[in-house]
Amino acid sequence: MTDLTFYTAPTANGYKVSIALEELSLEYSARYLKFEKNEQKTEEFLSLNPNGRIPVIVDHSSNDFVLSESGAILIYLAEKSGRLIPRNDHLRFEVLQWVMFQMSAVGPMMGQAMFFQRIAAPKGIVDDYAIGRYVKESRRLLEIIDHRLSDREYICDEFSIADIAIFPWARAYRWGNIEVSDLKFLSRWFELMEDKDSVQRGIRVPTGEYPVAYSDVADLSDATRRNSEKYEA
Ligand SMILES: N[C@@H](CCC(=O)N[C@@H](CS)C(=O)NCC(=O)O)C(=O)O
Repeated sequence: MTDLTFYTAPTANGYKVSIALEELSLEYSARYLKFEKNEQKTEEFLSLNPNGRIPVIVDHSSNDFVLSESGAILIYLAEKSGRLIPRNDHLRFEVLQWVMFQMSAVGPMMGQAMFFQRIAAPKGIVDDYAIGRYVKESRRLLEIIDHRLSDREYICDEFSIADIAIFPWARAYRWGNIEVSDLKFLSRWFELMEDKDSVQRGIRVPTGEYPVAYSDVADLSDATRRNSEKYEA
């Protein structure tokens, strides 16, 4: 048995954890939960996370400790390894501030922008007001990140769980139809992040494939239809 079991699916919240696991070289087994089969809502999985959502980790090296919520998992893994989070209090809370910003703003807003366009709309539920609102708010948040990156390489002083939290969502800008071509600092950071082996490996967990949400394939209609079929609207 490996040290950690990691319950996941090919989505941004899952990639946050797989990138961290890869970067920290932790030994883990990934368990792919198929949303189309509602495997995240089985009694067995709900006993691990009553919210019925990935990601979840079970740390076998620490009394089978079970943890959900990707932000908490990132903090736990960073603390456990003594990496990706600074020891100095101010720098540490700055990292946590940006992790919270991702958890409370970037994830939920981009998630809704994607939901209305890539899940609801293909099922015939087209809500232009909601789409406009969430795309605009997502763009505003990405502008904040772009500005933050205007005088630094990474979100905080050094590569940290703040970068790992934000990257998988922000990088899916095309899936949310959010225009970023003029956000040059954000684009530079995308390249910096994608150059890392840990990121390249992490974004291929659990399918082994590069995420369609990050692809520049001109026609995403097939991928959109397949994605929509996995979820209820
Ligand atoms: N706040 C949670 C959100 C988790 C979440 O929304 N996970 C999605 C995938 S990105 C999920 O499991 N969706 C399945 C469902 O809603 O049934 C976290 O950050 O871990």
